[in-house]
Order: sequence, then structure tokens, then C-alpha cells
Amino acid sequence: TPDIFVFQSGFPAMVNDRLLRAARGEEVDQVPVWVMRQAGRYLPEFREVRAKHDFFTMCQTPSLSCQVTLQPLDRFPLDAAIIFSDILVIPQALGMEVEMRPGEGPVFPSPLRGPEDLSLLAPPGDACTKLKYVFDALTLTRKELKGKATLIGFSGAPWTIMAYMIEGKGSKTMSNAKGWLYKHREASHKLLKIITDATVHYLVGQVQAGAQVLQVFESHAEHLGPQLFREFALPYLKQICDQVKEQVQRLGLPDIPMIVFPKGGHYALKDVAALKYEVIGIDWTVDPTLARELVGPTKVLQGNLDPCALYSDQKSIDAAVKDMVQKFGRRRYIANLGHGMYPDMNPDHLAAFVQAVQKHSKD
Ligand code: 1CP
Repeated sequence: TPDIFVFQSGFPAMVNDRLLRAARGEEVDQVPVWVMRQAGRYLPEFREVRAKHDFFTMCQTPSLSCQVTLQPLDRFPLDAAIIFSDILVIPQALGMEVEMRPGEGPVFPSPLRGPEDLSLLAPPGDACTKLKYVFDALTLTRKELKGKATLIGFSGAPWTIMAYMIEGKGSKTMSNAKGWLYKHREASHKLLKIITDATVHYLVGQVQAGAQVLQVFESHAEHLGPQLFREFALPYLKQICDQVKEQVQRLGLPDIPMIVFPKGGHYALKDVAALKYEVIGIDWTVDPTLARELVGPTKVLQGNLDPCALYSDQKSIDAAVKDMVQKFGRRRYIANLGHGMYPDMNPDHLAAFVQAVQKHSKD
């Protein structure tokens, strides 16, 4: 539609498209770099904003979301910005209450108790009308970025979201959510389908709003193992990628590179590589050489320094990054940590990480 054309063409031209090029498998002058949780409490300027506002109020206020999304880019020469939001806005949009409790993380006061609770969820097609604030934050941020970095939109993957909806918070074992997979197989698929449908709408909306790359976080892959992953994660990751790409094409928008991050899912990398995601995020437990062997030559890899390596001194960070870049190679590679920043990390050590990627990967 003409509306969308105006929207997409109304953004500033890209001054730095390194990450986009790498995601498409094209040659780059140096390896692009960004880090998961690059906007967050390890930055004093983030804590200052966070002290004044509730977490979800920040997500729901485009000017605040934009402000903290850009904070790490003012400090470090990063090649991407990831929109400040959370994967749990999808359960919220499906009608569930989620609170962010200081020191505890996200908590659902009324998690799903059993299959009968599925009838309480809002229809997935309606969910996205409640997430307009994310779209507005993306549009604003894409403009404010002025083409200096690629804007990443994201969502959680269905199994990871289902796990929170049933556990009601983070869990060491995920035994309640896994209990559903064994006891309520049909209802589990029904729930995963609801989440998938809402997520497809949500991600397509993010592209319309200005997201240039999408990352799908399967943060709790480690709890599944090969069999459960094949039945309860893989088909939904496939549906998300296939349907988002199809709908984006139907809207006349350019093809969007997609990243899938199956954290702790080393056992599933071969299966995941059969999907159409261009980029696969690798956590720090997988050796880069093995990751490349498992996914084959054409996929782009992203990762994977142990985040805790940032607790070491700057010289050691430089050496670790040199080793990582050498193992992954300069082509079809996006440098990142193997998971997110922690609140007690020193921003100067992230600076050392970013600088080392650039130093060791220039052509
Ligand atoms: O720069 C960025 O990455 C900021 C945007 C962002 C993203 C991509 C946030 C802000 N959250 C997320 C994704 C997210 N949220 C994931 C996937 C990534 C991952 O595996 O870490 C997950 C699992 C969540 C759920 C969540 N939100 C947790 C984990 C809970 C648990 O114990 O399992 C927590 C602690 C949050 C809160 C949160 N989200 C984001 C921030 C900055 C914070 C800290 C909260 C605060 O400021 O009070």
C-alpha cells in the first residue's frame, strides 16, 4: 500500500550497513558487532532513567525506549541497535499481567494453571493492536539513528514464551512448563500456536515500523533436548520465519534478514540450520569451529564470547576476541557475546570488546 511505501522510504539513508551486509552473506570491511542487553543496567545513564520509571512504562513510552536504545551507541561504535523492549510484551498483549520486580525479574501474578486457562487468552490477531507502542518506538528510533547502525527488532520464540506463561517467572528446571509437554501435549501445541500467530503479526508489524533485522530468542532451548525441541520448538520457529518472510514479501517490503538464537540448544543446531533464518546465534558453550561444521558453509553465525570474559582485564579480552574472530572468520560472521551483559559489568570492558573486534577483523 502507498502508506507503507512512504513509511519505508521516509527513513534516513544508511551510512553504515555493515551488519545488514554481513547478515546477507556479503563482504564487509570489518566484522559487524553488537551485544545482547547492550542497553541495560550496567550503564549508569540507563540506571538514571530506570530510577525514574517503571520497566514496562519505559517499554510503552516511545521517547524513553528510543533514548535508552541509543545510549550504548553514544558510547561504543556498535553496528546495531536493538529496540528496548522485552519478550514478555507478547503474554501481556495476550491478556496476561506481568510485573518487573527489582532484583527478582519478571513475575506473572496469575500464570497459566492448566489447559482450561487457554480460553482466557485474547485472540492472537488482536494482540498486536496493543503493541503499537513498540512500533512507534521502532519508527522513532530508526529516524534518530540517522542510518549510523542497523535497527534490530525481536521477539521471544514460542517455547520460551510458553515457559514464562506457565512458570510465572524464571525457573531452574522449567518443570511446570515441561510438565505440560508430557501431560498436556495437545494443549501445549494449542498454546504454542497462539503464541506463534501473535508473534508473526508482531514481527511483521515491526518490519512495517522500521525494523531492519529480526532476532527470535529461544532463550530456554537448553531445557528441551533433541526430541522435545523437534516436536515443540522447531515447527514453531519454522512457522515464524516462513510466515514473516512471506507476509513481508506480500506487503512489497524488502526481504528481512532473520536471526534465531537457540540458547543452550547446541544439540539442535543442525535442525535449526535447515530453517530459512539467515543468521544463527551461538552461545559460548559451542566452539566456533564446531558451530560452523554443524550449520554448513552458507549460514551467517553470530556470537559467542562468554559474557563473563568481560570480567577479565582488557588485554585478556583483546586476546579472547582475536581467537574468536580467527575461528569464526571474517565472512558470514557477526560478533556478539554468547548471551547478554550483566548489570555489574564495567562499560570500559565492553568498549575493549568492541574495539578488539574492529582491530582483529579489518581487511
Ligand atoms: O539491549 C537490549 O538487549 C535490551 C532489550 C531487551 C531484550 C532483547 C530486554 C530488556 N530484554 C530482552 C529480551 C529478553 N527478556 C529475553 C531474551 C534474551 C535473554 O535470553 O536474555 C528474556 C529471556 C527476557 C525475560 C527477562 N526480562 C528476564 C529474564 C528472567 C529470567 O530469570 O528468566 C529479565 C531479568 C528481564 C528484564 C529486563 N529486560 C530488559 C532489561 C534491561 C531488563 C532488566 C530489568 C530492569 O531494568 O529492571
